[in-house]
Amino acid sequence: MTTSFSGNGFKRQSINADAWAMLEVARREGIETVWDRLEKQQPQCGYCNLGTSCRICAMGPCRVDPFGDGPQKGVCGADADIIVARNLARMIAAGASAHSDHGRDILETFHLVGKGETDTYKVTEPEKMRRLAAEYGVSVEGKTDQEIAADLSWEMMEDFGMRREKLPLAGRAPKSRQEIWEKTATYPRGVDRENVEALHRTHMGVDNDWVNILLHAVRTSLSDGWGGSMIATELSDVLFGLPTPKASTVNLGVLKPNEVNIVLHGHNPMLSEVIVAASQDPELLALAKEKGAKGISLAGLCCTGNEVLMRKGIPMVGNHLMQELCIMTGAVELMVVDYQCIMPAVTETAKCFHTKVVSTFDKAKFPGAEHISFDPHHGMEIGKKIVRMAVENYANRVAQRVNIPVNAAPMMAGFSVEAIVQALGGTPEPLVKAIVDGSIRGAVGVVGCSNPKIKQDLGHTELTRRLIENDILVVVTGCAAVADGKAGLMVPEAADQAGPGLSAVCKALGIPPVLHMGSCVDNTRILVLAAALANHLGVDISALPLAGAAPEWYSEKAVSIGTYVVASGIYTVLGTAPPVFGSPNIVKLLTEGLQDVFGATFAVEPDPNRAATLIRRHIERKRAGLGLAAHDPDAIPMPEAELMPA
Ligand code: BF8
Ligand code: SF4
Repeated sequence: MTTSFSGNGFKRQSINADAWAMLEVARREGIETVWDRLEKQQPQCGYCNLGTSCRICAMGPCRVDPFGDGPQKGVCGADADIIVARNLARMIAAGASAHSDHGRDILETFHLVGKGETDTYKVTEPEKMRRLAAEYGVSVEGKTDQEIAADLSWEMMEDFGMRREKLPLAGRAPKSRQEIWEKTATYPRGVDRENVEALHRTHMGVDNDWVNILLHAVRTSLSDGWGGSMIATELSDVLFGLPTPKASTVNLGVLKPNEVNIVLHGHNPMLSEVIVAASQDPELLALAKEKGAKGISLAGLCCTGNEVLMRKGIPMVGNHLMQELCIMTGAVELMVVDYQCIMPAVTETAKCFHTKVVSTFDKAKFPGAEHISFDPHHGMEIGKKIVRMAVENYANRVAQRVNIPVNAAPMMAGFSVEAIVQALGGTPEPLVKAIVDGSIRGAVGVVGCSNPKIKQDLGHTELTRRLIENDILVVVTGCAAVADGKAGLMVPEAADQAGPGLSAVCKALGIPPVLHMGSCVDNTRILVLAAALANHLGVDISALPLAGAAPEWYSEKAVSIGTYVVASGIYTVLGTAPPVFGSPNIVKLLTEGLQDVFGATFAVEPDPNRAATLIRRHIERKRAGLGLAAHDPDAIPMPEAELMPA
């Protein structure tokens, strides 16, 4: 794979004009980007790509030759199956840990609310908190919100430990699904427990049965999906409010030429929510005016951005691959980061401009950034301090270097499960009816990252287009949502790009054919929706005409997500190949064997048009399985690979 700037230029890196304009700035000014560094890494290690390299002990590093010419075993005797399984399990554990530790941070803040020890946060959604309390068997009789928060948070902390046999939120899955998890010993118990056990098992000389390793990897991922991530989503709603449909905007054009621009980057909404409030502080607004700015403007990046977009309608400046490029507009006074998906490179890029980078979580420091330790006891004070820094920095902006190359595109967001059900009139019945009568064939979650190995946003947008054209409702999260938003697929008028059935449903409800369900921890909203549909119909999730896709994934978190989605019964197509191809046994297990155990499998298909066909065929098979009118899956033609190298 080459990412050379020669030939047809930046169009090989991205489909978006805003990215092209900034790549031109980077070329002109000699600023390095993620694409340059990818090119310098070529050729990347073939063993690592296939998953057959191991460096977990000091007898190694070792590698197994997939072609049979070189060594077939590591120094300890581990073969390709063991090495690939261990590596995959560790990827899943790292991803699950990232999401779940984010969930723990929100839970600890919720606990501070319960103890009355924060001047910043409060229970915003008491009804949702009470529903959660019921699921955890916490009585609410005669208690204040604060008392419920105290008792519920204490109970939820048990989800991270080892006193549970089952995570309570997994009880939302249909009985049939829970039975599968029980039978396979994959029912998640404690979030920390599964992650620690994953690291234990993959230490040299512990679990050497690759199937057994992978089953525990599944359990670890389920502790993320039905545990840590779900806690993150649920409690963020309780603290910061339930997302409801709202109009916003997306791309580099959301930056304001005459205002103080603050970019919110990372994943955790605790700080970004506070900055939203601080940016409206009259004193800071007056200071901004004094400095010659018309106002203070916020823009989100990655999943912190998605969180405040979903709840507050804050515009999105871009997804993962825009984090360096947005600084190159010369219009960003300050980028505040929390954790996850923040490239260490951003501080280098910032040095070429007046942009300040501020890190905030003590577990995520960045050389070159100013660190302001975030303490939820005094969130607002810290939020104001950061906004003030941005305002003060406006004076350092160099007007001649400001280059905001496009106009912002409109997009809608805010489709929590509760909001979707409300849009449907208070019950999932109209959606079920549309699926039963075939006007909507099924629904697909298009989720995950951007990865410089794939032309930015091409995988997400082409797959989404092919699906909605064929009357498949698309729900999106994470960086996929930003891609589809930029492409104009997330406004009600995009119903015109959908097939006739989906288009009519969207127009009747006034919704886009692509629904933004949130950040990456909010993939749990998709699980909750799938479980609600399955329970409504009295079937298992695996019987439903649903699928998942991660066309441009890069992160370990995405591997955990993909795994819990498949283990929840939803067929999932990956665009980027995971490092498993050095073990034909494991490839067979993931793409075929899982069907018998979990009723769903993975597929890998880099070309989005071909991925769409795989998904459409799968959905028609599921429709037939439910006795619904279905097209012949084999009559849906498989296009040649054109858009992506196979
Ligand atoms: O958690 S989609 S690049 S920002 S990992 Fe990261 Fe991937 Fe974006 Fe969101 Ni999710
Ligand atoms: Fe090599 Fe085995 Fe050590 Fe891995 S665990 S580095 S395969 S000796």
